[in-house]
Amino acid sequence: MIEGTPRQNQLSINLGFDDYSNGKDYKKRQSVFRVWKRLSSLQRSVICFVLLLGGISIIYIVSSVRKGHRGSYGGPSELSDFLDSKERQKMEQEKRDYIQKMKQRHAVEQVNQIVKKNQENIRRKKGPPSRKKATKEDKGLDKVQLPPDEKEGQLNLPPKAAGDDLVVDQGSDGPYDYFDPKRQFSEKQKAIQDAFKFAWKGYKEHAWGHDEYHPISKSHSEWFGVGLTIVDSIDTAIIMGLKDEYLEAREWVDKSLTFDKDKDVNLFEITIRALGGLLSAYHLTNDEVFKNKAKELGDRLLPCFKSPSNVPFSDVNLRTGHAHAPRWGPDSSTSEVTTIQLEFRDLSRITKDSRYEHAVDVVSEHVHKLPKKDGLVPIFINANTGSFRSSATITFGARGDSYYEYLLKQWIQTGKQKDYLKNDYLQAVEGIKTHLLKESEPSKLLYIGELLGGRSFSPKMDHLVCFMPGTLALGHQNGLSNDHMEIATKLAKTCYEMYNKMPTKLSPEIVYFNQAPGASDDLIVKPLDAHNLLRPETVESLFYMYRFTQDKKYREWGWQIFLAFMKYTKIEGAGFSSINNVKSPGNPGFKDKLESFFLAETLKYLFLLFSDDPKLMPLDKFVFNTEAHPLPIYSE
Ligand code: DMJ
Repeated sequence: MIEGTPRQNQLSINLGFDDYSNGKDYKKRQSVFRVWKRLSSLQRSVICFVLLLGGISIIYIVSSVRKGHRGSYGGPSELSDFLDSKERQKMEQEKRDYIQKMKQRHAVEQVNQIVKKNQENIRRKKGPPSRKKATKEDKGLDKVQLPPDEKEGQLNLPPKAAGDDLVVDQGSDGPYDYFDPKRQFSEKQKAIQDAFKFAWKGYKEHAWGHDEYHPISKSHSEWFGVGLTIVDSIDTAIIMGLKDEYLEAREWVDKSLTFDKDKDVNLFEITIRALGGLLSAYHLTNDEVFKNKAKELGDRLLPCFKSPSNVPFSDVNLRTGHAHAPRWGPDSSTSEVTTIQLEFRDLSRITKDSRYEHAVDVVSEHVHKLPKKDGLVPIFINANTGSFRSSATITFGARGDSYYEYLLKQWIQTGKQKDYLKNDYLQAVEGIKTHLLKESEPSKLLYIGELLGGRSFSPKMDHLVCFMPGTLALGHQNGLSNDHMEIATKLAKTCYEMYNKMPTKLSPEIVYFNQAPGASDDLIVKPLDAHNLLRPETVESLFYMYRFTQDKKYREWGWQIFLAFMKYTKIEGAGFSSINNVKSPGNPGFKDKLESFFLAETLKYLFLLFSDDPKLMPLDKFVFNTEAHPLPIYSE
C-alpha cells in the first residue's frame, strides 16, 4: 500500500483511459491488479455481478429522470416520486417558479427582438443612424432592460402591471401599441370612441358583470351568465385605444369571470362572442389571463361534439357537460355548427392542444361531403343523423349566413391551404348567381333572396345578409374572381339604401324587394320587421369596401348611419337601445336592450372605417370572426 488506505486502493478502478504521466496513479493501478489476482474466482464473479447491477441501475435512473415519464406500471420513475409529499411539493413549486422565470425572460427577449427589428426597419427607411450620442432616455427606450440583480436561471423581474407592454407582433410590420399616447384619431373616430365610452359607462353603472344591459329600465339580465357584454367588447376597447375601459374589463375577467355555471348555453353564440372575444384579447395583449379563460371555456364546450354524427348539438350545460338539441326542435342550425371553426382552431394553435381544432375540422369535412344545391345549404342539420333537413329554407340570412362566411375565412385563416373550403365557397357564389340574385324595381337594386323550403324564391332579405358585400370583397382581395367584387359593390349599395330609404335612416331587420315592373318603391317593410337591433353587417361591409377601394363614399354612408344611431337609439344618461320602428321617426319606440354586438362589432367596424392607419388590423395578418373579433392568419 503506497498511497491512501487499502480500502481506497481496492475501490480504485481503471476505466481504460491510461495516463502514464503520473507515477503515483500507475503504482495505484499496479496494487489494484495485485489484489484482484489474490481473489478467488467466486469472489471475482460476485464483484463483477455487483458492478454490473450498479451500472444498469444508474443508467435506468438517469434515463427515467431525463425523460420525465412515468413507467407503464405506474410506479415511481421521476426523482420527485422518491421524495415525501412535502419535499415533492417544494420541488414542484421550484420547478414552476423556474419555468415562470424562464418564460418572463423569453418575453423580455422577444420584446427586445421586436424593438430591434423595428429599429432596423426605421434605419432602412431613414438611412444610417446619426452619430448623435444617445441620451439616458434614448437608452431606456432602446431595449427592455433586465434588472441588474438578475443571475443566470434566477430572474428577478418586477411584476408587470396590467396594461403595460401591450404590443402584439404583426409580422414584418412589427408590434402595434394600441395604447400609445401618441396615437392620432380623426374627429369622427373620436366621436365613435365617445359613443363606446358612453355605452360602457351606462353598462358599468347599471349592469356590470351581467350579460345584457337594458338601458331604459337601467336593469340587466343573463343569457349565459358570463358577463357577455364585457368579454364581447374587450378588443374594441383595445383597438380604440381606450385603456381605462380595457383595464376595467381585464380586471373583471381576471377576478370574476367563471364558466363553472349550471347553465345551458348555445355553442355558437358563446363561441363567437365569448371565446372569440377572449382569443382576440389574448392576441392583442399577449396576456395569459385571456388564454386561460378561453381554454377553460373551450374545454366546457367540447361535450357538444359527442353526437352520433360528430355534428355538434346546439346547446350544452357548462357545468355538467350535458349536450342536447335546442328546446324548440330536433335540429341544429347549419350556420351555427359551421361558425365555430375559426375560434376552435385558434384555441388549438395557442394551447398546442389539437382536440378543439380536430372537433371542428370533422364537422367542416362532414358538411363538405353532404349533397347541396349548387353549393347552397338548407338551414337545418340533425346532430344525430348528420343530414340536412332537405325541406328547410336556403338563405344568406338567419341560420344560413355565416356558413358561407366561414368557408372563405377558414381558407384565409389556414394560409389558403384547405382548397375544399375555397371550392365550396366558389360553388356557393355560383349558387347565389343561379338561384338567389335578383334586381328590384324600379331602381334595380341587386339583392340576395331566399328559397323557401329549398325551392320557391322569395324576394326577402334579412339585414344579416349585408355581411356578404364585405365577404365577397375580402375574397376578391384574396385572389378570387372580379365578378365577386362587382356583386359586392352593388350589394353594398343596396344595403346602404336599406338605411337611406327609411325615414330614420336606419335599416329594418328584414326587407322585401319589389319585383313588380312599374312599382314606386324598391323596399317593402312589414310592420313586424321594422325594428332595428343595432346590427353591424352593413357597416362591416362598408369597412371592407373602403379598405379595398379607398372610395370615400363608403365613409360618407357609414357616417350617415352612425349619426342615425346617435339620433334615434341613444338614451341620455344611459346608453343605446334597439328600436321598434325605423319608419317612425316621431316614435321609433325603444326595445330596452343593448345588444353586445353593438359594442363588439358595430362601433368597432365604424371606428376602423375611419382609420387611416394601415398598420391597424391589416387584413393580411388578421381575419375577423363573425362577431368582429380579429384572429391571426396562420401560414400553414
Ligand atoms: C352577431 O352576433 C354576429 O355577427 C352573427 O354572425 C350574426 N348576428 C349578430 C349581429 O347581427
